[in-house]
This record gives sequence, structure tokens and C-alpha cells, in this order.
Amino acid sequence: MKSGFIGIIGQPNVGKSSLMNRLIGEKISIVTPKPQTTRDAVRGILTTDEYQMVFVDTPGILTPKTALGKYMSKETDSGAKDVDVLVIVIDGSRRFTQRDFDFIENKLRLRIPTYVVVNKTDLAKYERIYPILVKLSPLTVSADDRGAIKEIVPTSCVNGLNVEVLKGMLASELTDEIIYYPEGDLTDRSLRFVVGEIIREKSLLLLQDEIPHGIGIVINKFDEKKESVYIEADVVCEKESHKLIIIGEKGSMIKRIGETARRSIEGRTGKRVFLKLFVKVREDWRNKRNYLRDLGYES
Ligand SMILES: Nc1nc2c(ncn2[C@@H]2O[C@H](COP(=O)(O)OP(=O)(O)O)[C@@H](O)[C@H]2O)c(=O)[nH]1
Ligand SMILES: [Mg+2]
Repeated sequence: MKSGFIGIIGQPNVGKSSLMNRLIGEKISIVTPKPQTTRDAVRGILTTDEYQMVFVDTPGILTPKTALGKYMSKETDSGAKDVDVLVIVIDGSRRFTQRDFDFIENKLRLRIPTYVVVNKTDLAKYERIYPILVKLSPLTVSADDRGAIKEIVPTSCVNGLNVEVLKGMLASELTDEIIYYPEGDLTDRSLRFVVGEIIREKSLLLLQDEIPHGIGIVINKFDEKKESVYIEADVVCEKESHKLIIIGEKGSMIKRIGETARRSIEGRTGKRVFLKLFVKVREDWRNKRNYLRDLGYES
């Protein structure tokens, strides 16, 4: 049996988390249409009879503007370090920029086997994908100071195009002979962490863009019994005006967030879930050390 670590990197919103979920066949990382949904490097584990792949999903490259951003950037760097294979994801439905090119070229200097995934092909016609392939082609041959892209794989996380093909390529790169995680483990994260992520995902999905990325979740109580889980959590935001929106008219919004999150946690655990949410304001928490620590963003 072979195993190895596979880092998934790229710009925000290109589909890194969706790709990891697709490769594993289970929802590990949360996914929303909003950039910067992923904040931590999350490992997703795929174990078969032949191999164990440990994927590292990362927040994505960004120029940090807050202390939280710095944390995310660090998580991205650490997720891309010490891996056996790199998967660089780009969005095939958008223009391929010089910045994308430079990013890939730079990563090739690490001389880690690197695959470039051109994702969201379901949204793009061939005329859009083709110029991307042309621009990438110089990087498919090695140079003195860098390696070459091993393969360029057009994918779609919506219809599954080439996801199995990619998985086969990645399997061929595995060389370790250690099994890192027990069979059955899907992630390195605790259920408590996963629950916080589910609540954050439902908040991001249900709230409109007026609540920017200033939402964080603190799990205050987490009591897992044989057949049930009792959870109390704070939905933290940055302004009183945001708090009003999150609560909604007569509490309707927070109720919806709570209900959808509860159902999702029940699906995940197979247990009856009791979930109580509280909305709290912590001004500028994304820049405050002690708040960040409470929210679990500490490296
Ligand atoms: N149409 C289409 N949408 C996708 C695809 N992959 C991801 N998405 C969507 O793109 C958005 C961002 O995806 P996500 O996985 O969170 O991106 P990340 O920030 O790179 O992790 C979500 O709305 C996804 O549903 C794809 O192959 N096709
Ligand atoms: Mg993500």
C-alpha cells in the first residue's frame, strides 16, 4: 500500500475545496460562492485497498489585509510545504493572467511533481480553455531553475469531468509506505471543528453580501452522547448592524441558519442534534489576537 500528501493550492474561489471533496467523494471542506470561504489548511483523507491519499486543502493565495488574512496566508504556505505532490487549480472560466503564470512558474522551482487542473470547464467553451492551454505550454518543459508541469487536466467539479483520471495520476505519484491515518478517517479535524465550519457555511450561504467575511464561529458547548449531540455556539460578527441582519426579523434568519446547520450536522453524525446559536458582536475581531484565538485561528 502506498501513501502520500497532496497539496491543493491556487487563487480563492477556483474550486479547490470542491475538487478535494470530489476526489474523496465526501464533503470534507465547506464550499460557498464567496471567496475566502476556506480559512484553515484542512486535510481530507482517501483510503482504498491500494493507497491512502492525504489531501491538504488550503485557503488560497491572497494578500493579507487583516490578522486573520495573515493566518490564512500562513495556513496556505504550510499546506503547500512538505507535500509529495502539488495540484494547482485554476478557474478555466476566467482569464488566465500573468499572475497565474508567475505563480505556477514559481511553484515549479520547488521541484515537487506538479499537476495543473483547469477547473470549471462546464462553464467555459473550448475557445476559452484553449488559450489557457497555450499559455501554460511553456511550463510543460523544464528549465534550469525549475521543473515542468507533469500534466494539465481540465476538470469540472459539477459534472465530474476527469476527476477519476486525475486521481489515477495522483495515485501513481505516491511513494510512502506508511499509513498515516486509520482507515475510516475522512479528515484530521475534530467533529467540533467540522460543526463550526458547517455553521459558518450555512451563514455564508444564507446571508447576503452585506455581511462580508466578518463571520466567525465559536463553539462554547459540545456534548456528544451516544445518540445525540448538544451544541451551543456563537455566531460572531463585527458590527451591531450586522448582528441585526444575522438575527433577522423576529429571529427568522438565525433560525434558518440554525435549522439548516442542524440538519447537516445530523446527516454527518447520524445523531440527533440540539443546536443553540447566539449572535455576538466583537468589533474588528479579525485584527484582534485574543478574539482570533477564541475563534480557533491561531498557528
Ligand atoms: N460551475 C462550476 N462551479 C464550480 C466548480 N468547482 C467549484 N465551483 C463553484 O465555485 C465556487 C467556489 O468553490 P470552492 O470549492 O469553495 O473554491 P475554493 O475557494 O477554491 O476552495 C462554489 O460556488 C463552487 O460551487 C466547477 O467545476 N464548475
Ligand atoms: Mg476552499
